[in-house]
Amino acid sequence: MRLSLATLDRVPGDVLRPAYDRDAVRTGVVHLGIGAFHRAHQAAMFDDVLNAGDLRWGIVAASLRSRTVRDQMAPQDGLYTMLVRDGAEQTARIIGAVQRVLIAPEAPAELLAVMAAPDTQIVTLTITEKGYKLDPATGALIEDDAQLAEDLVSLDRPQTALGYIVAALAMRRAAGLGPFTAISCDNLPHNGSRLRAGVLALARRHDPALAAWIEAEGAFPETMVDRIVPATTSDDIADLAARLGVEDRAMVKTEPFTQWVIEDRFCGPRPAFGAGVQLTAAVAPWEEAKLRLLNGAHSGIAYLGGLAGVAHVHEVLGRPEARAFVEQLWDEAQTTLSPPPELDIAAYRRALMARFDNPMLMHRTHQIAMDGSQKLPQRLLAPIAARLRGGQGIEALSLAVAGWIRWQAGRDDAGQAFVVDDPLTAMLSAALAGADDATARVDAVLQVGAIVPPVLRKSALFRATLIRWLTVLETRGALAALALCKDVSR
Ligand code: CS2
Repeated sequence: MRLSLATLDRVPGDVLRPAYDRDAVRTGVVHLGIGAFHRAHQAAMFDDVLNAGDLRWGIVAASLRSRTVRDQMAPQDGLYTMLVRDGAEQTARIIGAVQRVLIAPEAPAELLAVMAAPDTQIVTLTITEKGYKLDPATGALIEDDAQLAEDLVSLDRPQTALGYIVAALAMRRAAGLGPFTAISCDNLPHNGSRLRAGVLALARRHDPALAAWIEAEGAFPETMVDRIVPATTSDDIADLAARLGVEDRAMVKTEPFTQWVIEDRFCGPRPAFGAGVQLTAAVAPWEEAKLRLLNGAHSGIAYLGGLAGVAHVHEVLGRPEARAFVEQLWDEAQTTLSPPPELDIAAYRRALMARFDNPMLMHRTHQIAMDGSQKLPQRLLAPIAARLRGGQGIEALSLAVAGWIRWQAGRDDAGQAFVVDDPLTAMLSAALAGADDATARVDAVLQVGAIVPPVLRKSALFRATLIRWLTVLETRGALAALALCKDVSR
């Protein structure tokens, strides 16, 4: 039996559930790209607002391609459990904020209609870094992307999130409505400005007057989003079913920590958000600290731990050489930050390590290793560039980058093959084809302008450091490199 409105009363009384009348909820939010992260982060925060009695903020969510989430949620009337896990503690809460899930290619007109409806005030996005169709190094539109190319020609059936936003804003303008506030919730640097630039570039191609209207009236706040949400496994679903008495295939598992820092720049109404949401004038310092400390360490742990054959983040950190490496990477990255006054970096680092150590999350190294080409620029390459400008060492940050280069071979230190999951895999493999030693491989990767900015391409020190680390990784393996990092950096 599945979780649904009809079976909700079978669920044990200690499981939290919507305290509001779901039939009375209106749709104030459209979300593009519903995955586990949205369900454990923004949807839970809009659910808090609904629980507090403001029923304007229900969510209609869309997948731009896959049917999976719709097929999980539709039979459950949109209900799902958010399981918060830490040590022996587990709190289950059923979230009711998602009213409907649409598959964009199946129902483009319906999705556009709800985006253009007068009640819709906010469009949120979790489409991952690659979904923006922007060059990771420069932020320019990737015009030869197959889907974006279609949207550049016609927006009758949009193919991309940018296409949906531009088409829906055009409908709102034609109807005499104001725009919605579009909020990127992805780990991109200056995510709001990048989204805005992408939307304006596409709008200009279709209708310069529309672009001018969006520029004047629209709002694209910057945000920093933070919550670790590992992919759900079939064991998680089975364990939860034993606890709930009904099966929930749309469940998400996450940690207690949650944070959403939003630039307070909305062009229409916004909800009175509850716990976990901070409205501020300047997001960039938060975002930079989070991307370089949390996500930078995550990528380092993913590649080096994954190459060593370690499955989960907390297991990687069970090794002293990996812990020392993460501390060192943070020592390097933190000098490149201008943290907000309220952010105590030492305390933040301690809290991050404790979050990574959470043994209940089972966060897979291979999950974080995905899409490295989209993640490296903001997580590792930007702090390396800043350190080089300051004449400072770059050992730990470069070891993480060398780990990513080694990852492209698709084999771990024990020779186990895996699939390299990255939108630029073809470009990277073409660059690496025929590169038959560590020096040639580093040189090949440094030439990939979509990922590596010119200033790093030209740095002899960065090149030499990468060659040294890649050689260690290829000849002695990731654990040896981690152990060595401490000595080299002193
Ligand atoms: C992770 C992030 O998969 C990844 O790349 O680094 O998803 C990370 O868990 C979140 O950004 C935490 O807020």
